[in-house]
Amino acid sequence: MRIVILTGAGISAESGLGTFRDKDGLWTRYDLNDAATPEGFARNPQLVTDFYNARRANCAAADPNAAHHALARLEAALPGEVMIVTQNVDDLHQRAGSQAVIPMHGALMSALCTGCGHRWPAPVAMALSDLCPACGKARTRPDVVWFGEIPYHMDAIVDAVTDCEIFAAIGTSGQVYPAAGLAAEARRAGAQCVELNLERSEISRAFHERHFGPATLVVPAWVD
Ligand code: BV8
Repeated sequence: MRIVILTGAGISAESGLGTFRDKDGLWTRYDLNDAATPEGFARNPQLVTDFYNARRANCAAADPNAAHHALARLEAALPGEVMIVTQNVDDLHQRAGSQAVIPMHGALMSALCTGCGHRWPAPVAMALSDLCPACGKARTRPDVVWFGEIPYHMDAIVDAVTDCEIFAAIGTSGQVYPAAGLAAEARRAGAQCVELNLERSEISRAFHERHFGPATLVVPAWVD
């Protein structure tokens, strides 16, 4: 894979979806231990269901922005050579037309049965009483990776990151692992590393190049 691009909440900020750690970000309004851990879900499944239903409604009402569209143009111009690894659980990359997208933290628009492991398209408003279409049991949860859970597709991600010519990170604070460690892995493997972010992040020192500004400005400028 020639170009691997890690995206975080900052790429979707200008689409109106909240980030996590900026001023009035999601983790300033919700305790992540209550809203984004298996223990939190076990303690209060309704609070977690409501939290994700609110985000899913926001996501359904949002549109991809110029940064998402620029990445889709890049992939169309370089077929088979561009992969997006997104920390985001929104579907804005896919709706902008990007095909090679690995949602390492899962997807808001997907539901998961904790009984049989079946996945299906989530209704915008999920209910704990929703029955799994495969096993018929009411054991539904959001199909997202919570803190303490293992991100999806890690082998494929590490293979791509350690074999790319260019590694870019867009709109991430670099505070959540293992995603935040991918830049250093790419650099160690010899990739040219580029950071596109509103401001310095926890991982800025891992990059050879840094472009600061809103994603809808710096990403099209970098792509085009
Ligand atoms: C794991 C999905 C083991 C759900 C998310 C104790 C117990 C267990 C684990 C740990 C522990 N201590 C530490 C850990 C590891 C933990 C972790 O890293 N914790 C942190 C808090 C220290 N990680 C885990 O638990 C992970 N699993 O470790 O399993 C393992 C791993 C591998 C192999 C074997 C075993 C699982 C982590 C996944 C958690 N789920 N999300 C949901 O979305 O609700 S994480 C959550 O934060 C988001 O998904 C996001 O991915 C992540 C990072 O946030 P960012 O995307 O960076 O967003 P943030 O708001 O932080 O920053 C926004 C950035 O954008 C800023 O820099 C800002 O300047 C910029 N920006 C803003 N506006 C713009 C902009 N940029 C451009 N333009 C703009 N307009």
